[in-house]
Order: sequence, then structure tokens, then C-alpha cells
Amino acid sequence: MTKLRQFPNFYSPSFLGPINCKLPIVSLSALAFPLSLPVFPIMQFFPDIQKIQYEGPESRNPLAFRFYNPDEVIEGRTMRDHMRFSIVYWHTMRGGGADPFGPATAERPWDDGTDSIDNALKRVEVAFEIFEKLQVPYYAFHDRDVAPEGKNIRESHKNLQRIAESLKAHQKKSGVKLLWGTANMFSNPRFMHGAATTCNADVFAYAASQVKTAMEVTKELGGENYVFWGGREGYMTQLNTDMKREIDHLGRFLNLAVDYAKKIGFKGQFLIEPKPKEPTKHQYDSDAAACINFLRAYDLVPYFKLNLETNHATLAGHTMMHELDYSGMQGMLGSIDANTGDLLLGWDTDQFPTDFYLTAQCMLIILKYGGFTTGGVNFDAKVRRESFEPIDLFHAHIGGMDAFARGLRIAAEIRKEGFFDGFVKNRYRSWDSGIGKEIESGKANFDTLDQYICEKGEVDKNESGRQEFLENVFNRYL
Ligand code: XUL
Ligand code: CO
Repeated sequence: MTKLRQFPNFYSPSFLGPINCKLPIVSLSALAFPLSLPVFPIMQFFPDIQKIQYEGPESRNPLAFRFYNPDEVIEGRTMRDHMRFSIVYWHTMRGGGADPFGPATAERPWDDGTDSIDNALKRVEVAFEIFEKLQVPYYAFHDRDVAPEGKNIRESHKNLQRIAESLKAHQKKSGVKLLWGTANMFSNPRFMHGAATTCNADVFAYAASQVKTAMEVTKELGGENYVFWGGREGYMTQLNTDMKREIDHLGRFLNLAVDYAKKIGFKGQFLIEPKPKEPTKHQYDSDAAACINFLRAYDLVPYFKLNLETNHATLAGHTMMHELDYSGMQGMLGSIDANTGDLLLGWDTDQFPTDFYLTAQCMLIILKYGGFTTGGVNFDAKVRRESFEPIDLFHAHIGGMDAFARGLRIAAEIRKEGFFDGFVKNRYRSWDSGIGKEIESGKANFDTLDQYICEKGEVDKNESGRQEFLENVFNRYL
């Protein structure tokens, strides 16, 4: 099942009407809008929803933030700058809730369900109203979810450039910025064997052309990053696969992308997004360690960081905190796709994060490495199939933003008190002097170590790791 192209093809006017799904009305601001711009007149698609405001933890208003207070300063930085929240176009604007057992359910009255340019332009209007009303400063897209695929590749490039003009006009007007762009090289059947790792060299060329245009558009829109998620870069059976050749080709592809970025002066950060299995059995970019190993082997480390996604970490058999820390310690923590899986469902459910324990731990590690620079908290998350009304998009994002804002507050409190840092420092104190220091500084060798421990006869007594005690302390902050 693809994430894209799942918009209801059974769209019917009978969806128009229920509360929160009203037909768009023209707002007063339309009068101020120059008629010549290549966008629809300004409409309000959510006339009943005002800009979401911070009302504090006691608020019972479901359309208010209880923890996300954009201008509040924490650890010397506003919450807005810490979080750098971002909405993804593919789920929020294109996800309809289709699953392997049934079609899309989402009611999206503004969308006529076609792949026309006009419909794509209308979605841009709606998207920016959502971004602005949620006070989200960034968004992210795949080429094929903002613009329709054309009859041929040149027409597809043109379609993307055409929609990008409208995106640019809306960015300028709203101040919303592009966190990252990317190319969808996994939905179309031509990518059935992969894109860069395909057995069909023409497909590699097609993918290169697609990334070239997507990167140009990302640059034009001031995108702060460019992401590679290798949707079908992996394999299902070794019986038909030359793994060495495929991984070499992936290395070649990303090096060509780096060359092209240099050529056109694209200064955004390149990010690679680890994910194991789904869709292929063996994804080459399965987790942070595999990605970093790959990047190092193909001389790509200086140009790439990682975009880590919670549900992908879970599928890889890791916690998100592990993936963040592993990348951070190598200077490769770039950005996050914020979502969560479901303990009882073993696939990429892409749910909105609501668990403070999880968000607090994520923020603790993000702050440990100095916070985001070009990255941000990107909600690669979708509403449930049963949450089919447009207003559910607001509840979902408000919940995710508040969960991360609360996580930031908890993490800052933990850091202020410094208890865990102190505990960990003390736990490793044997490395700060004596034999530990000699090992770390490179003075010790097997002869000196042998002499040291033989003279001593036995190791110093081990101390408890105190896991349960530490977990209790952590819970005090929640
Ligand atoms: C797939 C996924 C992608 C990437 C961008 O699971 O997370 O949407 O974030 O291609
Ligand atoms: Co993602």
C-alpha cells in the first residue's frame, strides 16, 4: 500500500455539509489579494477554527495549546525555535485513510479527488490555512504529493515547478517555510525493483532526473534540508539480487546528488531516513548504525545527517532514544519525523505522538546534542481511518505539538536539576583517573594492563546500576 494516491476516489457532494466540513467561504482578506497571482483567491476552508492559541495546562478548550507556548523561552530559546514544528503534505493533504482492506474514508470537501493542477493548487490554499491556524512554521513534501505526475517525465517536472510557484507565493505571504523536500521514488510501478538500487539502469536515470528537479524546487523554496528515504532500496530475495552492486549504486546515486547540490549551490542539509523492512524485507538503510556505516563507506559523511523517525526505530527493534543518541554521538543527528507506532500492531502506523514519557526522552537527547539546527519536529503522522473529519487534523496536530512541548518542558527540568547527568558521571568515574584514564588516553597497552590487574588480583567491587530507582526518579518529572 502506498502512502500517496489514497485520496477518496468516491468523493461525492454528499460529503459537503456536516459540521466542520463546510464549503469554503471567501474571506475579507481575499480583497487584498492581487488577482494576477497564480493561486486561488484566498478562501477560508475552516471558517469556524481560529488560530490555535496557548491557554495553559488548565484549559479545557480542545482547540487550544496547553503546553506549546511558542514565544516562551526555555534554556535560552523560544519554544518555537526549539521545536521547529513541521506538517507533512503527504499525510495531511493527501492521506485518505485507505488500508489494504478498504478505500479512503476521509471527508475533504475542498478536494475533487482528481489529479488536476487546479485541484493541486486548491490543496495548497488549504494546506497553508492549516499551517497558519496551527502556528506551525514549517512543512515538508514529496514531489508527487504536491503536484500530479504528468503524461511523461518532462510534464511531471513542469507540474512540480508550476505548483512550486504557488507554494512560494504562499510561503512569502504566510512566513511558513519549507523544512524539507523529497522525491517519491517508491509509489509508481516503475520503481518496483528500487530506484537507485534497481536492476534496471533506466530507472536509475529516471530517479536521478526526479531528484534533480525536486532538489531544484527545494532550493527555489528555500528548503532547509533535502531528505532521502529509500522506499524500495532493498530486496525481497537474494536469489535475484546482487547486493554489492545495488549498494554501490546507492552510494553512486547519493554522490551524484551531492555533486549536483554543489553545482546549483543548494546549501540545505542532506538527510537520510533509516527504516527497516516495509516495504522490502531487507532495507539497506535499516537503522541509524546501518546508515552511518553506509555513508562512511561511500565518503558521504560530510554531506549527510539522519532524519530519525520514531516508528521506524521501533520497527528496527530500537527505541527512538537509542537512534537519536547513536546518531548524535557521531554528530549526525539532523531532524526527526515525530510519530509513534502501536504496541499491538507491528507495522508503520504513523500515529501522532501523545506519550509524554516518549517525548520527554526524545527532547532530553535532542537537547543533549544542542537542539536542532536545520532540522525540526516533523509530524510524519496521520489521523486514523476512523477520524475522517477535517477537524481531526487539528486535534491530531494540537496533541502532537503539545506532547512535544510538554516533553521539552520535562527535559529542561531534568537538565536543570542535573540528577541523571550526575549519576552517569559518577557511574563512570573509574575512567577519570588511574588505569581508566591511561586506557582512554591511549597510554595503556596489553602488557601494562596485564601487569596492573595481576598485581591488583581482583577488580574493584561492582556497583548497582539502579535502573528501577532511576526510573522512579524520571517519573517524578512527568
Ligand atoms: C516512510 C516515511 C516517508 C519519509 C519521506 O515510512 O517515513 O514518508 O519520511 O519519504
Ligand atoms: Co518519515
